[in-house]
Amino acid sequence: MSSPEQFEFVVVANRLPVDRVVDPDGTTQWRTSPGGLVTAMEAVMRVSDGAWVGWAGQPGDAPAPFDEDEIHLVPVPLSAEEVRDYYEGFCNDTIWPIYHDVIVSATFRRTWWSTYERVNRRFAEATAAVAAPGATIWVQDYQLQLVPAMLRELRPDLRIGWFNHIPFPAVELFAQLPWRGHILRGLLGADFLGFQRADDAANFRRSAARLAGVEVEGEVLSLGEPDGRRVRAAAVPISVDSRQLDQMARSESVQRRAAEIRHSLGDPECLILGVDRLDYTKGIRHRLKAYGELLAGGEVAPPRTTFVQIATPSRERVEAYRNLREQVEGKVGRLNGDHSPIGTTAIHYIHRSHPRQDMAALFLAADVMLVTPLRDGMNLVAKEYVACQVDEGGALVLSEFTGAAEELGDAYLCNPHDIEGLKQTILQAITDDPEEKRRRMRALREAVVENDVHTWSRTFLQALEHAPEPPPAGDED
Ligand code: ADQ
Repeated sequence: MSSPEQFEFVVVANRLPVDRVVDPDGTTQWRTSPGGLVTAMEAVMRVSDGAWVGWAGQPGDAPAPFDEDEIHLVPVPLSAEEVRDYYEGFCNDTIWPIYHDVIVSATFRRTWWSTYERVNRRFAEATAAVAAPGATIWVQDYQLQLVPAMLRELRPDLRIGWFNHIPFPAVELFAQLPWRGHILRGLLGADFLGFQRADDAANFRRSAARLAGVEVEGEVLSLGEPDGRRVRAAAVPISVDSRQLDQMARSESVQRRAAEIRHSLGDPECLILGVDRLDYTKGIRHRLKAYGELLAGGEVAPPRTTFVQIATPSRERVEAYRNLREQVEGKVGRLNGDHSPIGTTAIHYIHRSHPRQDMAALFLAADVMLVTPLRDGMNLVAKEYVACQVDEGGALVLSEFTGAAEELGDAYLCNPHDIEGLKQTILQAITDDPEEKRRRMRALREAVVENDVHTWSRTFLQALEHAPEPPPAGDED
């Protein structure tokens, strides 16, 4: 058997950037999924001969490596039990709640941990097999925190970076994890660790200092002997493809679709929108509580003011997500029962996915966007909404507890735990002077254009190239 092809640049992520599509005649095909990460990587992959290692999304045997849209894809197999214990269990029921401030309590199971370790090793081995000598490796997210050290052990010649898409918790919370030392050592196998916010990077450094005995000076962590390496941990906030979204929102088809959406909702004076994965971190229940009180108090009323909540199905095999769905759907049903006169709907609730064009049309159509997570690494929806406001209209209500709030300080910022404050902020976003709204939107658009997804990937790769030193001045965007 010939040895596999080798690549100068390898992305390692839990999922491959493709979806399997079955055509009507029964043949299966792969289609690149249009997520932000794929967009960010496309440019890098094209110039640097890249591969992507990840799970293809179906339990069982993995397909052989294949090329799709100029990306070499290396599928990693996961059995049904591994999907349950590694992905649904350890990733989404242990790490996810701990890293999001224990909004729901975390479950600790030793069998989940050993599966997480085994699966991480499989990813590390698959990556080691396709990396060219001295290649650059970019590991993504909380599912693969052990890969950096495992990979370094197999291939000390590689340059290894890791980016955390979600928050990194305070040391007091991280310390609850029975496997905290293993996770820290796994991450410290990287040369550069990227986080959404400076506070996340600081939380990581504090945990490493306190729980792994690492010495910290500024952004650099010095590991003790025997290897004496130094690792840099810093913020590189992710963003969206602002230019592409702007162009999409200016296109005739999206403009027409936005007008159709408003018309089909009865041409409301104010269209309010929420778009989230149905996840307890997103603050959907708090948002509904605040909106319900505004309806009950008569401060908003359909059909003049209409609220559309899109809640994308998510992790439905994890109990906390099933409970959340029941609570949200019960609340929407009650509010509509109480506050929708015949022929109107107070809250339009939609539980499914939409093509990107439709999302852009919804963003364009909305007068007020509610982004109210209790905790969120970044929140791309907030940035997508801003990028789509091509006429500088609209108003963004944004939780302080999102990474996005760091850059989008001109939004209508809110604390979603403070229901009274949230109500007042929503009302302010509805009724503020149009000039003030425009001033805020202009400033938000500048921020989203300045730091787009391409800046993000470039900044990360420069930081990785120069780590543990920061890139020389002028090299950084
Ligand atoms: P998520 O928690 O999934 O991402 P977010 O950043 O908002 O959250 O990204 C969701 C994406 O899905 C957006 O691009 C959005 O447009 C899209 N989407 C949502 N509902 C949809 C629907 N019904 N149909 C089609 N598309 C839909 C994690 C972290 C975030 C971090 C990102 C990126 O939790 O904090 O911002 O990764 O790092």
